[in-house]
Amino acid sequence: MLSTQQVHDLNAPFTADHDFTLAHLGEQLDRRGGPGAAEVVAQLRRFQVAVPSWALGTGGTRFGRFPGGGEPRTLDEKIADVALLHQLNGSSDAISLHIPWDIPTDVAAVRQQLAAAGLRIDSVNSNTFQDQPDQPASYKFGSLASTEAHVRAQAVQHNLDCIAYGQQLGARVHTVWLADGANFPGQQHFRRAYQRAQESLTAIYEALPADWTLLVEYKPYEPNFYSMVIPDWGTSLALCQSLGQQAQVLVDLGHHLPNTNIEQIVARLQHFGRLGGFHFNGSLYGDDDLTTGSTKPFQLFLIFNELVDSAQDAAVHNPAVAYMIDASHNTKDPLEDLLQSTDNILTAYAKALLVNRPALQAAQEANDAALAEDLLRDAFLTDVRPLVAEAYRQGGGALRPVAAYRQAAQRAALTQQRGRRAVSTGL
Ligand SMILES: [Mn+2]
Repeated sequence: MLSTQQVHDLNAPFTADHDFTLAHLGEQLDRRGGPGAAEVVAQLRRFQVAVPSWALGTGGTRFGRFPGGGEPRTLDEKIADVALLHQLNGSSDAISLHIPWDIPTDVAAVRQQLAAAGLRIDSVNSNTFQDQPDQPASYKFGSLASTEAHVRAQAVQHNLDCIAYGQQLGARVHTVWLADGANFPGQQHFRRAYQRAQESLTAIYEALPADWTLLVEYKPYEPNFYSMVIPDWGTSLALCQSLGQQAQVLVDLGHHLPNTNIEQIVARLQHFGRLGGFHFNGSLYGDDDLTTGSTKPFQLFLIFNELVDSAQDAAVHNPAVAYMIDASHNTKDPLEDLLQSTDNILTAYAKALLVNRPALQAAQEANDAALAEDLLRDAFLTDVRPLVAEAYRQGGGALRPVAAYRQAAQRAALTQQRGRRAVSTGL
């Protein structure tokens, strides 16, 4: 962690330039007549994105893994990493945990550490896509949708255990991503597999505490490449509607086939009041887990445009959405990647807040396609970086989080403390 004075000193070289560009942008926005700089900054400051515990170490691929040094080995070291991120950007106040990778051994100590850093555990994620040592039954042929009753029972129990761990730490969201599916035609009976998944999810849902949300994630392929039991948002939605009001669909940006119109899926789910959570990442081909917004910033903006539009529409009754990053790769320093992801998310959100919504609606009603598109472009092409930096600064963070992280040599300090070969639990 850095001292307040250190953050202040790290900001000093950038302050004059920041003040100049922020004032200039503020004048531009005032002349446009939409939301002003102060209003957008206030909205950005309220926006928090949860950090996944599994993104704090370098991820592996099936070809190899290249640890970068100083990775967090334990839950308390993972919390310390997120505390540093939150100190730098003021926008990362929550952590998503993965069970069994993050089972807490000393709950009281974890809660104390979280409170001291101003952090919370927002969600727990079950893992029935791997076999763990000492686990009686194998998930090789599926978990919640397995043909074998004792495998399904074990998978259900694991999900109940996750919820129990989450309750100890104050979480309110349980996320289920099901790897179940088939690699070959004829391997699995589609309807029966769906029914078994639905029955297992019902057992989990019935054990869900009254103030919790169950998020049902979907994915079109991988690890099964012929069919997945929950391949798309329609299947997730049908499952959630059959379970009850506390079940919501989770949209992972990487869990779509290339060129899918994700912003329309977002709008549709909000119309049904069933958009419960987001897993942010960047995708060019599939579940690439690239930095959020790195390859398709316009798509990210269009998604936020729908989120802002729904939030401002009294006719939409969608519960609060849990925003989480879900990415893990093996090239960048993971903490720099998370700072960049969060920066791209806030940038897209700021641009969406600048859309002249009454004018857009009028253009849509008048079927003026060119004007409607221009209104979106006006917002997207606005350089909002001064607004995002100002949100960081007002939150006690760094004007340029990645630069501050580097200048303060935080990776070297972590490597010194934890060792060059420290490897994080997870993927
Ligand atoms: Mn995900």
